[in-house]
Amino acid sequence: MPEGFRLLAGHFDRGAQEALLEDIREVVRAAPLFTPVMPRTGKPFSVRMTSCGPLGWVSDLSGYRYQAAHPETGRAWPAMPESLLALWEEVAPGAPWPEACLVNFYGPGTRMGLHQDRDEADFSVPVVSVSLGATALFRLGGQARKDPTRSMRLASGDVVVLAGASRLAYHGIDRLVPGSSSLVRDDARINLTLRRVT
Ligand code: MD3
Ligand code: FE
Repeated sequence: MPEGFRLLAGHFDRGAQEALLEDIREVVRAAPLFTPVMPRTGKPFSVRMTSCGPLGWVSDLSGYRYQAAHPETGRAWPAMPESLLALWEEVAPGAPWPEACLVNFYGPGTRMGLHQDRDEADFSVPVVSVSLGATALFRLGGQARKDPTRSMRLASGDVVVLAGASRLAYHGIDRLVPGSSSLVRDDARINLTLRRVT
């Protein structure tokens, strides 16, 4: 396991998951899910996404970046829910406040290839992730693409803290487990990642 990786299994109980999901529905009403595309090729991601907080992450033909406006509405991203700021304070005490919460929406059949998250300025600040809905088979490697990987399940209510060496670990989502949660309809999954960007 990379140093600094923490899986807080079952951190949020069902009631807290329902409350978080309501917060995210409100975010999505203000900042609709969009389909990012790969820079240069324009190949669509299978995940749909949006963001909340002062900055959001976008990927289009010109590249990947954080920006202050939604790529389709042109409006500022909605505020980060208090519930997520409270989580950050609890699991990343002393870290500077997160500036972006990426909301990834996985329908059945959605995957996310192995990648590193390095569009942020300071890798000493942790990333915090929350999983809601269908269980995902998550793949975690090391800091080099060729490093060995392991697979683990991320279930609804689980929180992952990526601090230390794990902050730059390769990771991805292989697939969802159908029928694993009734929280989100149609066996879908939502993942939230809180990040300091600047
Ligand atoms: C390890 N999200 O948003 S969550 C992403 O389930 C992302 O949607 C996945 O990879 C998802 O970039 C995985 C767990 C996670 C999140 C961020 C990480 C693991 C990470 C950043 C660095 C290392
Ligand atoms: Fe990632």
